[in-house]
Amino acid sequence: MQLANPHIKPGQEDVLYHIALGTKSHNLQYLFHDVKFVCLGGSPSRMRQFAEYLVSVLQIEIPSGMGLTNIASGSDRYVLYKVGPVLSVSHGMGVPSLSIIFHEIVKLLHHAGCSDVTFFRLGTSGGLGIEPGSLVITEEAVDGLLRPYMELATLGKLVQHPSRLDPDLAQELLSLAQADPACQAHNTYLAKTMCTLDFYEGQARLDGAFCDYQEKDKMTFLKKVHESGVCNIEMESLCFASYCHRAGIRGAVVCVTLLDRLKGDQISTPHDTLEDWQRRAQNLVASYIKQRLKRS
Ligand code: R2B
Ligand code: URA
Repeated sequence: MQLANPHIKPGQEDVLYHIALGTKSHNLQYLFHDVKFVCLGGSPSRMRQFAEYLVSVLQIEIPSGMGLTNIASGSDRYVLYKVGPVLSVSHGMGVPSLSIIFHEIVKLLHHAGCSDVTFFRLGTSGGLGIEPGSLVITEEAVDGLLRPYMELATLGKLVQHPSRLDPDLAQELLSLAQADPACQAHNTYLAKTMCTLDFYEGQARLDGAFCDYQEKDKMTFLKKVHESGVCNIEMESLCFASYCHRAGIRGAVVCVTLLDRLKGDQISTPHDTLEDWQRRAQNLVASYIKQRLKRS
C-alpha cells in the first residue's frame, strides 16, 4: 500500500490520532501485516457484531480467554477489530467522519507493509423505487447534484476527485448474491448511489426541523434522481469511492435499503427487522471474503 503523499517519510513518527495508534507507540507491521480486507460501516456496535460474525464464518481462532478487542479503544471516536486478515472498522455518519478514518486506515496499512487490500463499505440507505430490505451494490457514486465526483475545498479551491469504483468487484458481488441461496429472500441491484451531505433536506425529506419546499417538489426531485439510474441514497459512498480510486484500492459499497423514499420519509420498520436486513450486506461481504480466502 503506497501513499500518494511525499510528506510522510519512512522512519518519521506518524500518529494515527483518531484510532490511538502510531508508528512509534505500536509495532504496526507486527500487528497488521496480514490484513487483506477492510470492512467499514457506520455504527460501532454493528461493526463489532460483524467482527463476531466473521470469527464464526472464517473459523478464526481467538486465543482462549481473549475476546475480540477494540484495537482503537484508546480513542472513543471509532472502533477497530481484527479478525484474521479482516479489519472491521466503524466510520460514523457522513463524509467528514468517513474521510478521517479512511486516511488513517490507509496510512496504517502502509506502515504495516500490507499489499493487495480490498475495501468494503457495508451500509444502510434509503431506496428509490425498490422493495425495502433490498441490497444495492454501488455502480457509481454521485453527489447531491448527480455529479460523479467528490468536491473538496482544499487550500481555498474546490478540487474534484472522481468517485470510480471497481466494476469487476461489483459484478463479482452481484453474481455471488444471485447464486447464494441465503440471498434469495431479497433482491440485489447494481445501480448508482446518491451520496448527500445531510439526511433531511439533502435527501429531500419533509420531516426535518426545517423544510422550505413542498411534497410535489420533493417527488419531482426524487423521481428525477431515480430516472438518472440512482437506486439508493446514503451519506458516505462518494468519499469512499473517490478515496479508493485515489489510493488505487479495489473497493465496493454494499447497502441495504431501509425504506422506499418514493413512498415516505420515516423509518418506522421494527428494530429487529432492520437488524435482520442489515445482516444481508454483512452476509454477502462475509461470503465474498470467505470465497476469496479459499481461493488463495
Ligand atoms: C446511512 O445511514 C446513516 C444515516 O441514518 C448514514 O450514515 C448513512 O449513510
Ligand atoms: N440512511 C440514509 O442516509 N438515508 C436513509 O433514508 C436511510 C438510511
